[in-house]
Amino acid sequence: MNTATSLSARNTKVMNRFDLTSRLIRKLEHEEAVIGGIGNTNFDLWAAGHRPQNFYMLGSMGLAFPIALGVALAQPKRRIFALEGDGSLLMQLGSLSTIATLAPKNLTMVVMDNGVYQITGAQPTPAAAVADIVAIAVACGLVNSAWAADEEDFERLIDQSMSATGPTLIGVRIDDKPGVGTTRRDPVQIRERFMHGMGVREPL
Ligand SMILES: Cc1ncc(C[n+]2csc(CCOP(=O)(O)OP(=O)(O)O)c2C)c(N)n1
Repeated sequence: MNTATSLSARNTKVMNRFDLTSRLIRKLEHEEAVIGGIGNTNFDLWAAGHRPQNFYMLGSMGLAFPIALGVALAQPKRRIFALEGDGSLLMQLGSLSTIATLAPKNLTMVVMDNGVYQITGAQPTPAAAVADIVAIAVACGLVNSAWAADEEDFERLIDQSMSATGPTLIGVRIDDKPGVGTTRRDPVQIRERFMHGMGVREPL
């Protein structure tokens, strides 16, 4: 894979969160889990098409990857995807070294880097100026980490992650558009549907 040393965020195409999320969802054929982080990542996941295997994090920043880690460890035969904003990940950086240590090979993480806390008013994040998320991930031990150069490269990296021997992190530079949908705010229903989607609960 390309790493931060061969491709920096500055050289990548600015893409769109909803388009990339839709591209990911179109690839899924095996009841893969997809965990959306707070706000825009789960709004676009919802808008890309609700599936019982989708989990939508409603209130706290930085929990998409930790939740996805738990699901990946609990269900090692299932592929788990997690979508997180750059601001949220920067609030929970310790999760990267934990994931690198536990190293579930069935986990693919996507960081949607718009360089802003878009949903609270587009204040700049440290990723806008100084912090390179992929370089941070590599330094945490996530060696399968790369910036996607464009949409085709994103799809290639997703495909490649499905047969990787360790966890994968894909950084994507995105525009400052808000999410296109709004997830129905019902935490109990979200949890129960997801548990059913994971095959560990009877349907509601
Ligand atoms: C622990 C915590 N701190 C602050 C907030 C308020 N908050 C909600 S979303 C958000 C910004 C998220 O930014 P990012 O993850 O980069 O996603 P974006 O909005 O850019 O898509 C903030 C500050 C929160 N919900 N939880």
